[in-house]
Amino acid sequence: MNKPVDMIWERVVRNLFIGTAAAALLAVAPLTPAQAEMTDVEVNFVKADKDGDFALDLGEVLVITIEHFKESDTDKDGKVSKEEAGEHGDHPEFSDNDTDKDGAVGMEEAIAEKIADFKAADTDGDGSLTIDEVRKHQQGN
Ligand SMILES: [Ca+2]
Ligand SMILES: [Ca+2]
Ligand SMILES: [Ca+2]
Repeated sequence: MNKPVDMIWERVVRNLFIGTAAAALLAVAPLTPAQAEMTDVEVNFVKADKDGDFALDLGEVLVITIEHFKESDTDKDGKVSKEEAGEHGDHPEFSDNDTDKDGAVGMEEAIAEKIADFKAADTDGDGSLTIDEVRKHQQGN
């Protein structure tokens, strides 16, 4: 691993701890009417924004990616197969993400994809994504 990746992992690990605390808080907080009216993009944004600064840094995005990955990998073999991916398995993006073409997406493949996604979405290049940048990126897809 080269230096930048090490730095990213440091942030991921740190954010995982922050995320656990935030998740505990969210679990006890009742859903307000405002939250109930949020779009999927907004709900996912708030969930990913572990430190609550209304911006997603790469660490926060990767924490969510890893959480999703672990949830999807039901047989815990470290890869998400087409079956495990469910409806996403039929998406062209699934085979795109499967860079070694073994029919499943590994954690490294999923992370590489998210880093590319993050860079594409970060249109002002400041290293974090605002809700507007996320919205525009989703619309562009
Ligand atoms: Ca944040
Ligand atoms: Ca699996
Ligand atoms: Ca940005």
